[in-house]
Amino acid sequence: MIEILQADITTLAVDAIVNAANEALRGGGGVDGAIHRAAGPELLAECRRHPGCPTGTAVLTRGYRLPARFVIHTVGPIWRGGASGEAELLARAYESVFEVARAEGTIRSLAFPAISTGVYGYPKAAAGEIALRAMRAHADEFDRIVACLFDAESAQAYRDTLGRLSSP
Ligand code: AR6
Repeated sequence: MIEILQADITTLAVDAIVNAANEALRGGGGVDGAIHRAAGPELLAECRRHPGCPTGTAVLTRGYRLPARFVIHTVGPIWRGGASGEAELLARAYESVFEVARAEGTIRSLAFPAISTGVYGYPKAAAGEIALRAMRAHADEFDRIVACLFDAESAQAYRDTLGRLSSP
């Protein structure tokens, strides 16, 4: 089941929340900063044990002080105009998260932010369609997949896109 929520992702009691990180995995601004602040310093300590996370790949850590048991860190592409493989890289980031979630074995619910649509500048509508296509492709493997948007306008745009993708 795909659910579209307007919320702060750090408040969600799901098995895993997804972080829109950078390749260094050393924290940052946006949703990355919010997740590190809410999880506490143990999260950064665990991230430091990873050499990094190339764009399109994903890394699993514990959730520490978050209500979520796990964080799956992924790195979306920086928008450079659209002709630099951005769409494929963004789709790969979503796929990598699902692979990591499946491999963990006990994750039944997960929540995604709108990867790449903040600091990385990916146009929101195009990114939303890629995100929702990926979620639809994996919906039957999990009990709950949450698309977590920070503002009402983005949440409504996701609902419109999901409606369009779902209609025959
Ligand atoms: N909950 C849900 N969504 C949020 C939250 C939150 N607490 N905070 C922001 N958003 P961004 P990116 C939304 O910039 O574009 C970081 O510095 C926000 O409205 O967080 O992938 C990393 O370290 C936007 O739609 O991620 C990287 O360096 C979406 O999350 C870089 O930014 C993603 O915005 C990654 O950039």
